[in-house]
This record gives sequence, C-alpha cells and structure tokens, in this order.
Amino acid sequence: MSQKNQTLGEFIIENQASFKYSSGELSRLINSIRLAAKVVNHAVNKAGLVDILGHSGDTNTQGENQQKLDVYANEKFIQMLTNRNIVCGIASEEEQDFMAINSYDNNHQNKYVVLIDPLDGSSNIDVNVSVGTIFSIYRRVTPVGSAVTIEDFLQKGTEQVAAGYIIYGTSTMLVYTTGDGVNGFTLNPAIGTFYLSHPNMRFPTHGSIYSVNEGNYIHFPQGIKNYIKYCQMEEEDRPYTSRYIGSLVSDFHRNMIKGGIYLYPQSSTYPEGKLRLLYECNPMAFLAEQAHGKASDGYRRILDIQPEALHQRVPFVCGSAAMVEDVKRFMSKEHKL
Ligand code: P6P
Repeated sequence: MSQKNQTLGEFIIENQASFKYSSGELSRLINSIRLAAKVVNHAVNKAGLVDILGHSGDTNTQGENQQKLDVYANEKFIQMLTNRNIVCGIASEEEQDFMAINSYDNNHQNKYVVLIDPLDGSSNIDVNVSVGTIFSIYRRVTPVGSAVTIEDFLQKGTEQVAAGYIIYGTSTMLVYTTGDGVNGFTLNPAIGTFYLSHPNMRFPTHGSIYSVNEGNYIHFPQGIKNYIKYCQMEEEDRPYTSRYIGSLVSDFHRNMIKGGIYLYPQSSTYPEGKLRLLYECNPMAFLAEQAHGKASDGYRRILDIQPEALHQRVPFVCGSAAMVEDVKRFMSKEHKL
C-alpha cells in the first residue's frame, strides 16, 4: 500500500513485512544504495562543469583528484555498501574479480552479495545524455562465517532477492523491486529525499517502441533482422517508433512507462551479445517480470540462465511481454536451437 508523497524510507518500513528475509538488513542495504545514489547524482550533475575545470588539475569538492565518473561511482557504491555492514561480497563491472567484504571483522556474518554496474552508459556523460546505475542483490549460498566464493555470485537470476536502477536523467529516480512489484522514487534534490512518484510500475502488455542499434543490422541473426522489418511494416499497429538512447536504463525506463522493447542481439562485434548477464540483464529482467514484462536471450528466459562467469555476456531482449514473445517467434522460425 502506498501513500501520496511517501518517502523511500517510509516505504521501506511500511513494506518490509512483504520481504521474506530479515527486513532490517534489507532496509540498511537499500538505504546504503540510496545514499550512494545521491552522492553519484551530485557528481553526475556537475560532470560537464568538472570536465571544463578538470584539465586545470583541480580537485573536486571532496578534495579527491578528479576521476573518471564511472570509477568514481564504483568507488562510492563499494564504500557505501561496505560501511553498512550487511554485505559479504560485491561484484562490479569495474572490478575484474569479486570482492569479499568482511567489514568490522565480523567474521563474515553478513548474508548479502551485491552485483553492480556503477555507471552504465557513462560515455553518454560527455554529451549530456542520461545514464544509470544497476544493482542486483542475492543472499549468499555458501556458509555464513566463511569468505564468499564465486558460487555466491554465479546464481540464476531467479534467486535475486532485490534489484533496481538509478536513472540520472532530467530527474533522478531510484526504481527497485524486492519481488513484490516495482516502485519508482524521484529525488527532490533540494532536500535530498526520494519520494514515491511511480507506484506499482507496469509494462503495457504491448507497445509501439523498439529500441536497438540498427547500425549493427547487417550483423544480426536473421530472426532479429526479420523482426526489425516486421516493426517497420505498414500494417495493423505498425510501423512502430524507433527510439534508442544508447543507455540501457533510459531505454528500459521509457519502454516500461510507454510500452516497448529493447534489443541487444548477438552480432559479429559481440558474438555473445554485449550486455552482461549478472549485473545488467538479470536485474533488468527481474524488474521487467515484476512489472509484467519479459526478458529473453531470444530463446530462453534470462532469469533461468545458469551463469558460468562473472562478466558473462548474453543477447538481451526485454520489455512488453507480447513484443518479447514476437521476437522469440521470429527467432525460433529462423534458428533451431
Ligand atoms: P551500443 C552502454 O555502454 C550499454 O551497456 C547500454 O547501456 C546501452 O544500451 C548499450 O551499451 C549501447 O551499446 O553498441 O549501441 O553503443
């Protein structure tokens, strides 16, 4: 149940009963993400300015040497997640290996692992286009009291206990799920508070937007080529509208609100697809399904894929359920598994 103008903090407390694990730990975990989001948002919003000043060797307001924003975002999320003493492991797009976290030497009693893409689409910063942070949360599967191992991270997407993103756009939003629907919170930068602005977000079953980098068209599988031509045909509810921001979080967010589909298929440049299964596709797939959408690699449900490597890539098709099913139909017609 949501109330008008409810803050994220109030929402977490009011809905913690629906979370099947210890609510206190999850609340602290989401609160650490909330704090990191505000810190990164501040840096992202003045990035252009800093870029101008950065070449004079200036330091930022925290006295740190100006770093690339995605490195900065990575450090801030790791710092905030570590400080709350509820995380036992972190994996990040910016780190080659996972990190075992034993903050305050509490003998590895913490139960959650977090996987993050700290600043997805960061190349868009230079051209003032929105970017995002993506996070995925699991409970560890190895015994509490020991250091985490790779198997704590290589869990199927169905095992996620929470997932979400922060979109640093015309406004900054935190959108997340703990398996009981998707809710969006908009930051009031004047007071640094997230307010519930988009309760119970849902993908329309069908939409008329398709998001794909058509520059890769000639490299796509025939089934994807056929689907793109289907989107462009003059018949029934088509042609669809092509919208591609080049920032997964932004394209996903728009498609969830308006209805649509995002595709990053395999191509000659990316024979396994470009997007990472663990900290891009799985969290977005969890959100999509919780919002009554779907996510597939063109054949299989993303959440059912058994991960084999931390930075594994997969083809990714995600959005309105009927549109994802259309793509799967085009793929099965052309490519027998
Ligand atoms: P391309 C950003 O690098 C990203 O991971 C997604 O956010 C985005 O949708 C995609 O890659 C853009 O890739 O090859 O179309 O520039």
